[in-house]
Amino acid sequence: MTTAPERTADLYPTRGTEEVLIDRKDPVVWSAPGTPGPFTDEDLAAFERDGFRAVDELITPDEVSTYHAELERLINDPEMRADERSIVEPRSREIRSIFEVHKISEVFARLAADPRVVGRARQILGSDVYVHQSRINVKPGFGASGFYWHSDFETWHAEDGLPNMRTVSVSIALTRNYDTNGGLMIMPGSHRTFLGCAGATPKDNYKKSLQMQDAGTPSDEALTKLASAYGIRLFTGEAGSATWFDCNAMHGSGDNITPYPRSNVFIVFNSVENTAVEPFAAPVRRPEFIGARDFTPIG
Ligand code: 6CS
Ligand code: FE
Repeated sequence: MTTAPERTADLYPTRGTEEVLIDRKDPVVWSAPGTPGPFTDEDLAAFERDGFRAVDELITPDEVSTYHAELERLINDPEMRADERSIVEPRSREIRSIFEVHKISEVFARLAADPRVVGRARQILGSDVYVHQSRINVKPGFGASGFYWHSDFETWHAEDGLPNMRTVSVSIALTRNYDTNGGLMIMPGSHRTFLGCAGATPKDNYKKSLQMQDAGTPSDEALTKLASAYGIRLFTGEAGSATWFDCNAMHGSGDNITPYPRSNVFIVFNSVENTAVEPFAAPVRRPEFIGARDFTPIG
């Protein structure tokens, strides 16, 4: 008699009929104090409290030039433009994001495996890690559209099947992030509340959601409640600076109508103890270039 694969418990129900707020059930920092790595205990305590930690100079100005040149090479490569991993801006049709850059580009593969990067991810996740997703966000000037408020984990749980909140993102600025060109905004502390969204996931949702997210979008009431409870922090910084943020931090970014692109490289590390199962709230899996199914530890 064949037994059905046991269904991983769904700790974070979402995309049902009602919106629901529930307390986080998972730790934020999974390693014990004193775990060796680039983050100090003070950094990790701040990450635990706020759900994010800014690093002023994660990579040097020379390295920024290398990575920015690689971003420019990729977005100007006609083959990349035709590739399904490239997402274009809805209005200008300029390239908005390119996914899976850690596989497409040797240069970005090295960045993901850099001890200053993967070392911090291991400290937060308390285990070996693999890349669940990577992308470059170009966010060109003169009207690039932003990313509405959302929790990444809500999507990665619902559509990619990540069971627990044991995933961390790093956004590394490759151009200067001014307070005017569509920088990342996070609600400090919001990572401790899971917002289960109302509304089922349409089939092939990613074809739309990566341009403009719909399913998994919080209501105005919920956002008002979270913003009044936690506040909103805008991240600015020089090229080379980085923001590490928890998978469940409520975040978003505005449009960029200035002449100054806000380009970053964005790498999502998941613990090898939290590998993707079947989507918890979607009819089918998303393509592997968005939600990896190769769980080989990195670095
Ligand atoms: O759906 C996703 O996986 C992507 N969407 C957003 C807006 N942030 C996280 C991630 O890159
Ligand atoms: Fe996001």
